[in-house]
Amino acid sequence: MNTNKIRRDFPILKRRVNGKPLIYLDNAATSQKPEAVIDALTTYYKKYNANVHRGIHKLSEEATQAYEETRKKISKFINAKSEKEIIFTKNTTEAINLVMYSFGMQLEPGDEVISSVMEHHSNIVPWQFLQNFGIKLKFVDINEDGTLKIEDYEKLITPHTKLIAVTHVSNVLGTINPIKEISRIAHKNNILLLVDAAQSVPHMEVDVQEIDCDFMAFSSHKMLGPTGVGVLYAKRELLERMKPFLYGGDMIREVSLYETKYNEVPWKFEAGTPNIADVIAFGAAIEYLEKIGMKNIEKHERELTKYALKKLSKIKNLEIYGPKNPNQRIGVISFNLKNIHPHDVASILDQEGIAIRSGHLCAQPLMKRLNIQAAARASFYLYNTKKDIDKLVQALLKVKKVFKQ
Ligand code: 7TS
Repeated sequence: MNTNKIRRDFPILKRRVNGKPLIYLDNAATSQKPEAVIDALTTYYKKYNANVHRGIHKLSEEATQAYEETRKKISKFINAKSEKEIIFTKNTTEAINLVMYSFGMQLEPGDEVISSVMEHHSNIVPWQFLQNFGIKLKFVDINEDGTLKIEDYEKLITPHTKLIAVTHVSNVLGTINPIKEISRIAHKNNILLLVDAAQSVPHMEVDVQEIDCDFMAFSSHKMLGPTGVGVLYAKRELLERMKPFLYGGDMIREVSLYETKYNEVPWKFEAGTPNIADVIAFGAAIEYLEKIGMKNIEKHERELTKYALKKLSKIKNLEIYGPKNPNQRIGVISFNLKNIHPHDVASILDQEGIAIRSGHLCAQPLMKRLNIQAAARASFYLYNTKKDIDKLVQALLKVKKVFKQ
């Protein structure tokens, strides 16, 4: 993989921040976009801007074809059985909410949902809403090394358990969960599995048929695509049974004053004019990732993670959260410098042109479980280099100097 060549595809990487070259290490929050994605966006607006699924005219035909082409690309990218199993949403959060409304609200009082303590808020808060309808919520814990306590599942599962919702990769710990094993446990007990793949699909090969998950959610903006587009993958037989999520135009086949026959899947779940431009540009992002190859991206990021873990662990008073074994994690490294608030760390790094995230990282229950208020987090992608990590380490040493450590 030629990182130098890849970097030239990302115009923003030429930017300077506070007089220094930008070092972007906040990829778990959102990734940067290559020229090809930005071009796809502007080309749509300049050349064939029209609404989809309605016009007979040429522009509408072209827009519809490009929009539906992305659905096919995504379907192939995650190896779904059919593109009918791909629903466009606004983001991962909305995809999970869709499942909560269209599947979760069909559950009976007394039914149970199992999430975990390492989830992003978007895989906890929607399930909490179901508690208003008598649905019970349970959580799998983590081990001291930041891996999921798999044996908890068998302990928590009862005949009333209907759904396991779990992240494939933690956005704080970087932990890669043994998702096929969780799938096996779920299905052995007749339980459906929802996988939050917001941090996995952008960074590794993910095959929904191999995992055999029932639902999977991820976001375009974390994988080189535009903001405003997410994906819900779901097995077709489930989508056929589920109620619509939003109601109105586009999701219908036939409407009379008091009754409606809904459109077929997946359009039954896409009410109103969709995010046409961004979906089309998301297709360009998938093409870009495929051209580089997900195996190559994964390998590159693993190298970076190994290197970063080695370098960071040499810094005194720096605590890293999550598995120490680089094979158990992706390129998301959360840490704290003893007695220094992570916002102070991030702000001094910003002066050096280095962008990292700090705070509760949208995982307050996990922060509580780790006994911390907040953390700093560096996260990598295909355009990052070992030099970026060297700069990060130098800047962290500077933080320590500022705080006289
Ligand atoms: N699930 C996981 C595991 C995530 O990391 C995120 C976003 C989401 C769900 C929600 O995705 P969205 O596109 O709907 O917002 N994670 C982060 C983060 O770690 N920092 O900013 C956003």
